[in-house]
Amino acid sequence: MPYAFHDYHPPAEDLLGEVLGGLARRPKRLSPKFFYDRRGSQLFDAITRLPEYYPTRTEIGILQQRGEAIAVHLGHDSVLIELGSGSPQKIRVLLDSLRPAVYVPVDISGEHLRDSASHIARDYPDMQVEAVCADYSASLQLPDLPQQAARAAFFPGSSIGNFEPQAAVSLLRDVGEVLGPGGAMLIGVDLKKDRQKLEAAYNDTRLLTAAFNLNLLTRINREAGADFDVSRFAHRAFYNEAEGRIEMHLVSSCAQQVCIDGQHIGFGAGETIHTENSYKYSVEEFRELGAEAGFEAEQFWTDPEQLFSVHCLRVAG
Ligand code: AVI
Repeated sequence: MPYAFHDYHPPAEDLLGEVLGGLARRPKRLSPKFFYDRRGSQLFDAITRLPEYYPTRTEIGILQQRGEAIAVHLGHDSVLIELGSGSPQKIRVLLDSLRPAVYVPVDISGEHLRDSASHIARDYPDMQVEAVCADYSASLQLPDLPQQAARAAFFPGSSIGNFEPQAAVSLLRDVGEVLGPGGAMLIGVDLKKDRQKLEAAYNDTRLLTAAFNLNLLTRINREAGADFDVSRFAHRAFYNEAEGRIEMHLVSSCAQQVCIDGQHIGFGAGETIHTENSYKYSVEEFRELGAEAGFEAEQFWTDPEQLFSVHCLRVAG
């Protein structure tokens, strides 16, 4: 069956404005959403296959092992909405166990979305595919979907961890509204664990995470006319236990000035730009976050080492 493509024109990102705004803050900040240009997406893809980066393979393992139980909670013949159509491997495992009637991948990258939707439509000919190009973190607009079928959402990869907890609650609330009362959400959440394991996942020996972080400066040079000397910045990632999050920063190795669109921005030696938070939750903490967003905790699954969790939450009411 051919797939449908709904382009809800995610507003063009104001890269220059956001970069200047973020670098005017103290401490300086840049949004992790700018990591994902073509090179950044390739690097992230490579990160997910690193031995140190356990979340992706662990989540896939849980989906494979628990497919039948997950199908009992999410049901068959549903409308399945996937937020961020990231990993073809994960969604295929889920489609095989759920066999939804309609699959709705939502992604900000039109190119990536067309590619994955066409492959899925070819390989699952009995399923209707309604691809939606939209920024789900800004607004979750969907096309008309069958009203009679149960709705379920899939939000994999612990992407929820890249949102500040209050922003995570408001995003989950939006998802709950789209699902309606009784709708189910399957969501992957990275668990709190010992510092060593967490920090190794963001400081891999092949330096791919460092390249991913530093690529942000290369992108800003290219797209915002900046002159960052990337060799004068270093990747730093550590677990901030008090906040329950991995923090990624870019550290200036010396006192220097960078020019962006005619504006000079000074950096002290050792000064950092905070580029990403990746929150880690215990099962209980995440259930509380879900409850704040109007979801009831129904079930969760984890791996034998308790590295990662996959939750089934249901919209209350
Ligand atoms: C996409 N997100 C869930 C990743 C994470 O683990 O927070 C992004 C990432 N940053 C560094 N490595 C991976």
